[in-house]
Amino acid sequence: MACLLVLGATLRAADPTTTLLFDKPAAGFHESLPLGNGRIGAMVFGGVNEERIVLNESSVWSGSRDNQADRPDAHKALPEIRRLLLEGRNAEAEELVNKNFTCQGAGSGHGSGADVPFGCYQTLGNLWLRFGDGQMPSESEDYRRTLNLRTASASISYQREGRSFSREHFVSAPDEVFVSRFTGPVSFAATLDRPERFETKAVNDHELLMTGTLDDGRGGKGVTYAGRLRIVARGGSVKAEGNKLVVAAADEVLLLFAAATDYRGFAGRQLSDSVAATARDLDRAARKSYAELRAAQKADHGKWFNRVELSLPATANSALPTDRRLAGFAGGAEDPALAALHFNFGRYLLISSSRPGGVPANLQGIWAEEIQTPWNGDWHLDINVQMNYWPAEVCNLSELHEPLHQLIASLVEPGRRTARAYYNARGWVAHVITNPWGFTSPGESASWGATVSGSAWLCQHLWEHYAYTLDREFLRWAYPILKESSFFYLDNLIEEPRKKWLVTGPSNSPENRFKLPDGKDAHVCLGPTVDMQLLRELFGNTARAAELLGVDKELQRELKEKRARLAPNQISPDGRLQEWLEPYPEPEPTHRHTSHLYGLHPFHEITLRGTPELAAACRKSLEVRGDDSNGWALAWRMNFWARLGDGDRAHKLLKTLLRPAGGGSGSLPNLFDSCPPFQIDGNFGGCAGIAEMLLQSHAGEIELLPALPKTWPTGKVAGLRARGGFTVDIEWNDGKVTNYRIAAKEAQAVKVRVNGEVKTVNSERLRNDGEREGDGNHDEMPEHPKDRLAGRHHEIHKARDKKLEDARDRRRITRQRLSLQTNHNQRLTTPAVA
Ligand code: FUC
Repeated sequence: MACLLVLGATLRAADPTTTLLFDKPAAGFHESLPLGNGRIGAMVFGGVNEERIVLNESSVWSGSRDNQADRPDAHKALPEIRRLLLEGRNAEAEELVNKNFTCQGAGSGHGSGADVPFGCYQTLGNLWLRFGDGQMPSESEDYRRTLNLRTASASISYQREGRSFSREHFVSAPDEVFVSRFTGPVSFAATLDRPERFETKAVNDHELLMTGTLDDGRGGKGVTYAGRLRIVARGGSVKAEGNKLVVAAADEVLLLFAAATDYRGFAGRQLSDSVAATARDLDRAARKSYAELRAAQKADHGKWFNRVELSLPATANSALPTDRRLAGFAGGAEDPALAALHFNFGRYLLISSSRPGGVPANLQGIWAEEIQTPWNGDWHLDINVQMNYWPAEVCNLSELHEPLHQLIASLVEPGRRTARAYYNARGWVAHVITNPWGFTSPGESASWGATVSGSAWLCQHLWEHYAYTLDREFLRWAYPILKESSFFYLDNLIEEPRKKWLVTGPSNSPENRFKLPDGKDAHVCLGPTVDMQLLRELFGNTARAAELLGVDKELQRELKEKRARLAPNQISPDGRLQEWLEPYPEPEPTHRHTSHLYGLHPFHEITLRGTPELAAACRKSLEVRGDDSNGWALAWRMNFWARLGDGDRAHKLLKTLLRPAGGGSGSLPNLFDSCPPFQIDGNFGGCAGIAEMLLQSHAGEIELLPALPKTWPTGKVAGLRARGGFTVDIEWNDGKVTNYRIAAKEAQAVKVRVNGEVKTVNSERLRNDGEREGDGNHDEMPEHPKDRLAGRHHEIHKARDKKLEDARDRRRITRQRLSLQTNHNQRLTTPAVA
């Protein structure tokens, strides 16, 4: 990289796009460094006298299955609620919803559900290492703490009294353990604890075991967990003293930590004995040397991380420690490489918090220091969990989408019961919040809990996985879930009297409120715009899936017919995209949720070129909503502006997302997003937003650099995925694409928009291992795409323009696949280039 690396006074160089860098230990959780293998998480503080490592395991959830959360007779209240809504008496309808149509019992405990059946995600505990008698060294003693995103390790090094000390920490997916290595003369006392419900004892002279049982929410026993620490020392001694292990004067120490629970729900390891599992994990891992453990972990992480490479230029600001780097950027210093770091951090976090077979990333991914996590660290279905998975497909981490797909599948059975109890309807429904216990009931307050479209929104993630991968087996698996979700909404649409449109109700425009003509505020409504967009998408995708699978002709017809009658997108008298069926005044015009623009992003029925008036209305809505909000809301706005082709505005939002959060929204020193509080959705949403600025594939073509900001005139990206099974590399200079490469499993025609010109080109072939099969010497392809972009053999080959006269079949397929969507409200959605 040309203008790379002006070094900080005391810190060695680090790749500024893949390294978080600090010159002091973490003063708190928000400065500590996240590690994870999808299941076990660790936050490394790096103290010199005392190291704290917050430990997590993705299934440490209190609570339990709650079969009482549905009100069995709720459906009896439905006709009256709907009658009042149809008469415009929303406030009265809302009263009835609050009385008869919320969940039964404590629900989420108003976001504090640790001790009610809903439960909450909790910290597993802390590992404390209290070192000898050393003092905190000054900066001149070369303290350095880094998180290397490429190799997924946290390293700490410093000098003291002329000696070098170092630590390296990582969490291994192949070996299911957290690993640390300490060099230098090492003396410390190790303990394991947690704020409540734990017992730690020394099992022998080199092992500690921490166990406990969480509350099931009914005063009984819930999930049981175990955490087991083993210390292996070279030289010196290790021995148990009470409930600690004491290491004295070792030359080197290897520390292994295993964690397990007996959660046996929709995901996870399905263990019955978590204590025994940790012993097995440690025994297995301990057979390997440190070097073997590290090599296996590096290879595993690299397999995911190295699929994508983004290079943006570094500046002097890029070499600063991360906290000062954020401050410098907010203060006006240029630092395109910081955007690349944020992008890479998002990919890193997904790799570290979501693995096939595991529990999906929650509001904090897997990283929590609390017993009562904010909002229970749950899965919110009205933007948050979906945003977590926005980067999955485009960032070539398609397999990591699976935990969310399994969560969705797990909601079908409880969601059927909820559908019957509240709506007397077929199919399944989920509302606003869920947990590992299959919670699908409405929330405990009508103001937010009545949103009926959580399940429709989840279903987008089934379709998008298909749209990107064209995996028919997956579609076959997902189809019954889509179909039953559609059943639910088909059974629940009602006709509003004025225009005879079909609408949902009762529902909300997520968490927002409006003013009724009599001046009262209300939340509960009929047919909020977001519901209508979601149903156009769901019905369209279900019908398309049925068509592709050659099933359910009659259902296809019904879905198309009802879809055409759904309330359309409307432009309000002041030119905005209207959020509700009526142009109600809003008490909070800058509200954080922008759900009515769902049709612009992540759905794509509103596009810049396909529906310019609606796109202009979205722009107006965004202007009124403003450019300041909560973390995740900033990230969503960034994605909207990218879809509107405004790179500079998207970058303005990115800049706000990256501002030092203080107590507000922005980025915490360790780059975690602050809503506030810490919420990981903003990290994932920002990562996806950067991808959206570089590549889009939702509008019947692949568009290269659709929203490139002026501040990134030069750069390269490799390995992004486009809908239709394509892998895309782009190189640009002076804001113009100079090279690109599009590859797919089968060479095929693809429509691409590049530097303002639309053309049809042939894609290259991808080999089975995902590498392109071009005319370079790919067998010698270096390990990661950065080299591929730079190397002589691996120069990006411009995708070959090709006339298609000689390819009749291809042309036919192309026409089918690439038909431009002109009237998005009228036609079924198809995967853009599938
Ligand atoms: C939604 C948002 C809040 C918060 C919560 C977890 O309710 O409106 O801002 O992100 O989810």
